[in-house]
Amino acid sequence: MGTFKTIPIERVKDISKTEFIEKYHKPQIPVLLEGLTKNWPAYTKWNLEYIQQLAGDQLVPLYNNKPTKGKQNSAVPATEMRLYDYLELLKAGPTDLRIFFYNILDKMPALANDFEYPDIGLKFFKRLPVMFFGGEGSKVLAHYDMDLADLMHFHFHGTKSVTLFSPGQSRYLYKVPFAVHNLETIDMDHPDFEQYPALKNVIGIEVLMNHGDALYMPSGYWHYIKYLNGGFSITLRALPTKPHRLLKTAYNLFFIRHFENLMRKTMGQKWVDYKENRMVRQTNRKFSV
Ligand SMILES: O=C(O)CCC(=O)C(=O)O
Repeated sequence: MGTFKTIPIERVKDISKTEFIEKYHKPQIPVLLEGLTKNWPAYTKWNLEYIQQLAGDQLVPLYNNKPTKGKQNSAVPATEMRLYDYLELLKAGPTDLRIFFYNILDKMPALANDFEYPDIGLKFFKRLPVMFFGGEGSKVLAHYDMDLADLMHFHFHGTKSVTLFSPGQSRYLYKVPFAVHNLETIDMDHPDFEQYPALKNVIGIEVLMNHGDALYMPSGYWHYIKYLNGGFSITLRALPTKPHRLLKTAYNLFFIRHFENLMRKTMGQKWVDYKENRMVRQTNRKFSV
């Protein structure tokens, strides 16, 4: 067992658009922006009680930390519950139940009046602002977003820890073939360097997010998230425009996703075991010393 080498995220206050583009967006460097949401109505309005009042009656899909097995698709929720009851659960203490990628415009359009798309040089895709909720102790599997968007991620109500890994580190992270996450058996809090020696090369960027903080995650950046207490986040995305990245996005969305679903449907756990074991063998051969 060990721990990853990490460096702290750069944090800035009141950054100009030019500075953000030159220092962070162009070189694709993550940064935590403090104060970006201070003037949003959301900054003072958004908490769990407000969400309960607004949408408590909705039946919401909940995901947990258990690995997906066999023919299962990772998009299948573990259970469903009224949003009001789920948020009561979050207030009461630890739970691994999370809400993932909840479309704000479809499900809670009133919230769109409480935030703005920051004028920071990113061309946001305004049709897909999404929301995430998590209880104390819940974890989001290390992954990057399939559409390779530049992400601006905002956190509210509680505190959460995010560890970022640059796209170049995919080869050390035991990325699962035909997927955008790494091996679910790896304990990202206590990585086993004996079993997975390539992990020794990993360098993470450590981020602690508090109410109102904004985190810029450049395209293809891996994120591993732990909710330290109950809270929620939104992500705004700027889709890729450069041709090589657009091609990759299309490949991920239209080929990889469907191919993986087909293989799981037809071969089930055999497919999963085959591709994972092969990847682990190859990675260990390359990186064990
Ligand atoms: O914070 C979360 O629960 C997940 C966020 C995430 O994965 C994303 O914004 O892509």
